[in-house]
Amino acid sequence: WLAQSYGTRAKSAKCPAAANLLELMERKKTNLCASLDVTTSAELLKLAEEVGPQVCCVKTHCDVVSDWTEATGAELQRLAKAHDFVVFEDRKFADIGNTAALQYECGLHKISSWSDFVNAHITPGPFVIDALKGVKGAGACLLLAEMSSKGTVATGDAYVKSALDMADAHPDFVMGFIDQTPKNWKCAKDVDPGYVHMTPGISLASKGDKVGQQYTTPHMAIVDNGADVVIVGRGIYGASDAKSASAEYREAGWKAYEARLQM
Ligand code: UP6
Repeated sequence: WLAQSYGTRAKSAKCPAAANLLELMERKKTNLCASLDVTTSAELLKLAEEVGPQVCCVKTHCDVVSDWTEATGAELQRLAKAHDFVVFEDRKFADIGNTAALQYECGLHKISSWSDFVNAHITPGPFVIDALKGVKGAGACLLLAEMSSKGTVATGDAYVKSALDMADAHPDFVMGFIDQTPKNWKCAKDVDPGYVHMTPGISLASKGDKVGQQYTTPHMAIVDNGADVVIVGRGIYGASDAKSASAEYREAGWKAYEARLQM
């Protein structure tokens, strides 16, 4: 997948949400996902409005927002349509299928009603995917194949291979992976180019935080490690000017992608 354009890969994607995101990235010329991890609806929506023109995706953690209502999700979707981005709720489902489906559809957040896609850990096994897929109005799902945090136990060839096998068993619903170094996976050559690789732990300024986050740059992530989408949180919403920070990350991400295509 590393040598192919997003647009070309969109055509081979088996999951409609993957095809849609890859097409969007090609059309809008951005591979930046802003992770807006703020704690009020007003801050979240203000940031989404500010960074909207620069991003292909806005990532949320709805359960850190203290005043989340149905209107928060609806307004996010309105902004997504207005600015041409998709909405990814980073819920990291990790329970048995029945519970994960309830968490996706019900509760205060009704995640399935406003998110375009979500993600899940592979630790429960493949039925968590069946369960999420069975929810009415379900979007799509990314699987966590690797994490950015220091000391993660989600590592090694066998773990990655499990993620890949689970994805390949549900190619219409699994759109890709949250990962760190897909280019260097032992099984990299077997990865379907229709999957999207989204990589968090990205910063131009910092190497990490006090609680185990580890950062790499957009260039390293995309060129050296094989990421498609760079996910940036504090580098954008923690900046004094989120608008210009998002423009800066967008440019760095797109330049790295263009450099990769030349290799
Ligand atoms: N995230 C990671 N690493 C992972 C998976 N997810 O950082 O392996 C998520 C975090 C956060 C964002 O939950 O929302 O990506 C990264 O934020 P940051 O750029 O502020 O560190």
